[in-house]
Amino acid sequence: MSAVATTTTGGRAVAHALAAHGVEVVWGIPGTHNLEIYAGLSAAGIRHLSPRHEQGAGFAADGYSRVTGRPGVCVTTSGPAVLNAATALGQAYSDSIPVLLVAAGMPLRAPGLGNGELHETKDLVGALDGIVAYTHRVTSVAEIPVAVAQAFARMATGRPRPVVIEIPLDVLAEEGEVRAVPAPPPPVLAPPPSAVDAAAALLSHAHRPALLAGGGASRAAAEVRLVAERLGAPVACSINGKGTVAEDHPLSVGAGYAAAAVRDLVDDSDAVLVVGSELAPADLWLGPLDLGGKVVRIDVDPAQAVTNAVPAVSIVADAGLALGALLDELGAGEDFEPGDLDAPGVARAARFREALRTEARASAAPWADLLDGLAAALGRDGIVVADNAMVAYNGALGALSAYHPRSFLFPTGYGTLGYAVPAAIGAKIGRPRDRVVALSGDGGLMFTVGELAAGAQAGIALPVVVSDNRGYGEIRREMTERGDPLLGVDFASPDFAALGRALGCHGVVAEDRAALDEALERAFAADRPTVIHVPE
Ligand SMILES: Cc1ncc(C[n+]2csc(CCOP(=O)(O)OP(=O)(O)O)c2C)c(N)n1
Ligand SMILES: [Mg+2]
Repeated sequence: MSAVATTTTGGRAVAHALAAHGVEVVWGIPGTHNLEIYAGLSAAGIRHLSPRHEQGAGFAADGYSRVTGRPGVCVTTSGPAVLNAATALGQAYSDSIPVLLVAAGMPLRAPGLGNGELHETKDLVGALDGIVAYTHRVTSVAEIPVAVAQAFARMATGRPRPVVIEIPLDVLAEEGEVRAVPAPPPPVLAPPPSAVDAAAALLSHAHRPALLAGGGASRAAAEVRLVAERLGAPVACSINGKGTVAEDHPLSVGAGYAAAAVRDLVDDSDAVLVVGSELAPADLWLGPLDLGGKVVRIDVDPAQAVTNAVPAVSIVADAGLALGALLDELGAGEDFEPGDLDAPGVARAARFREALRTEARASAAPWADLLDGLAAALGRDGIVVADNAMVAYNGALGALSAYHPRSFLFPTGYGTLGYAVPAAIGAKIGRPRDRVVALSGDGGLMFTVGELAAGAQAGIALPVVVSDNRGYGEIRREMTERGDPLLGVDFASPDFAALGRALGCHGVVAEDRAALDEALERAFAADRPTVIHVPE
């Protein structure tokens, strides 16, 4: 039986439909074209947070999604607002994060395209279609609840990725009849038994197994650990997988596939189980791993399961279900005792872990004090939201331990700058009781520096640690390595602490470890973000 019809405007129908799908918070910027959505938001009980640029909205929704496991939602007006959000959606696509953008669009009916309407773009949905997993332009008020339900269904099915719904501005303004469309039950992709049998056979015959866990494994952390313990397999995590197995677990090797130690582990192994991992060039840096004939892949995305490494066996399924079935098939083993140094795989894991740590400590040496300070302040339960800066991928990734999945957020594949502050705001809104730190370079901070004002307005305790090498350090290094003249990579830093204060935050300079420790503790107790400027 269909639900009762109500008469409402398109904009209010959007707000209502979002609330019906459990949306509690949206990041957005109002404009002439989306006012009717805004009129509906508070009536629908949805909290609205104000980024200072739509790219900040997208990153905040992404950070929120990563730490809560729920879709993050942004609301924008049309044209330039959508293109401003596009980079953040590209980042969410490449890291498989569900983010929904609801945008106003050009009118459905005349005056139509080409007459110079405000924010007119030749083909906005077409442009976004080249960036996200799915776009849809709504054509009637009645369709809105269906379109929103479809968007949520798509984000909950298979590989989670960003989606865009565009609603023409005349459809937002006009009235129509709508009927509620509930969310379908979350679909689960069960593993085919024959694939599980084949995987169990290959893995149980291995003498030296290993497990690689990507971002797609993060929601199956318990199963990943149990399978690793059952197989006696050392575990290395990708950047997005970091923390899926706690980095003080006896079978943990650490994070970052670019480490020579991970390559050595793979070479030393006669079977490798890869769970929810792209094995992407953006993770590997030094070329593909040699996995020929010995890799079992578990992936929810059948296309991904054959990309970057051809599997000997693949299980296309939800990671938790596939690993659960694999455990059943492998049968009960001896209980894993964390203190047992003779447990299978533990000595091997320790060897590769020590190698990775030595490597990581060397590459992180310029930031050793900073990272030690963060480790002490964050404990086991903190969350680091990092930018695409050397302090993150040469520093924190290998040298700052993670103990929980999705406790190290990083703009991996797409590799954009300006992620840290807005994504950290999203993470802190999603997990208000946890300690969240934004970790940025000086260059990346300036890409979305306005979001400090958004953090101040939201009143959140958020240390924003800026590791300042006065320029685009990574690119400076690459130009130097090539023997090129340095061009466009050196610049004077602003007074970051004063800049933070000007934007409504606290701001301090931390010249040494003691000053950093004090600044972090104060920042966690504050009613607003604190910019902590750490000159390198
Ligand atoms: C949107 C975007 N523009 C340009 C780049 C190229 N890029 C990569 S790293 C980098 C330097 C970043 O500087 P900073 O944030 O200070 O970090 P550092 O490299 O100094 O550690 C640049 C410009 C990029 N990754 N993303
Ligand atoms: Mg820099």
